[in-house]
Amino acid sequence: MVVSVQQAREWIRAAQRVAALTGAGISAESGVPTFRGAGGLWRNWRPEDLATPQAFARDPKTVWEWYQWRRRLLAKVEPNPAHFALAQLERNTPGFWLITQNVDGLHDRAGSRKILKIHGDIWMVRCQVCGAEARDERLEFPEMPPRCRCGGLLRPGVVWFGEALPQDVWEAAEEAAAHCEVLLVVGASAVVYPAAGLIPLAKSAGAKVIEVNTEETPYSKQADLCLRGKAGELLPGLVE
Ligand code: BJW
Ligand code: ZN
Repeated sequence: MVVSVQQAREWIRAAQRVAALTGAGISAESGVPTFRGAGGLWRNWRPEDLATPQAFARDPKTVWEWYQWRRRLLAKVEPNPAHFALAQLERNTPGFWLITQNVDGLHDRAGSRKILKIHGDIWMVRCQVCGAEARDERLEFPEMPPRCRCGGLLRPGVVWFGEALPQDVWEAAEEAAAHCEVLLVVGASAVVYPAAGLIPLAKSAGAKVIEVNTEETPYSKQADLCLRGKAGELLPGLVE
């Protein structure tokens, strides 16, 4: 393992262009439940049953309760050493991009700036009628589900199953993956597409792929290096 960490550190240090793809596992050590791991369920709902436009159309109040439960939890937690390590890597590497599937805002809070939020941001809301978008950090709404000034239903500014990713952000993520020399994949189960497709994209364009995860993923065998363990323990050693 020591040898692997050293190898990863050398690849990263030698590269001009590095990209990181992060998933829920990077925030696990901050106390944020992952989607598919133990403790990831809220009131026995699976994310596939809540994170869909159909679920929201059927029961917007329950879906908003899930998001408000998550927003209140996020307001109490802090970024961990893995988030800070990626912010440091951005400062060390001119051609760095952070592609995150996370909506939790912990990368921003750790100081990362070149962030491509491909699944949106839990702190944004969008009106389903007039389309107005705004940052809205309220932990309590006067009514549930919350409404826009125009009277339309507000929804969280995130990407649900069956919805297209924000086009400009997604194109920038593909560009970053296709042109990086090293792709770090951190705490991502790599089962949700099109995000997971960035891994073979980078690999086929010649990048070294380094996976940092406590468990194996469908892309572990394609990775050039797998570091098995917690992101908060491994990432600081990769960027020092
Ligand atoms: C640690 C750790 C520690 C734990 N340290 N590691 C191709 C094939 C099959 C299906 C599809 C396909 N293409 C598209 C689809 C359909 C679908 C999909 O992928 N389904 C699969 C599940 C089968 N995809 C979509 O619908 C996407 N849209 C789309 O394709 O649109 C097409 C379209 C085009 C044009 C017009 C219209 C449509 C959208 C996907 C949106 C996903 N949204 C969510 C919710 C976001 C909002 C919210 O947060 O509420 O995104 S679902 C959820 O899963 C969330 C996450 O970003 C995403 C990925 O999860 P993640 O981050 O990987 O977390 P976990 O929990 O799965 O894994 C944690 C990992 O961490 C584990 O590996 C642990 O081992 C590890 N770990 N502790 C290191 N300390
Ligand atoms: Zn409106």
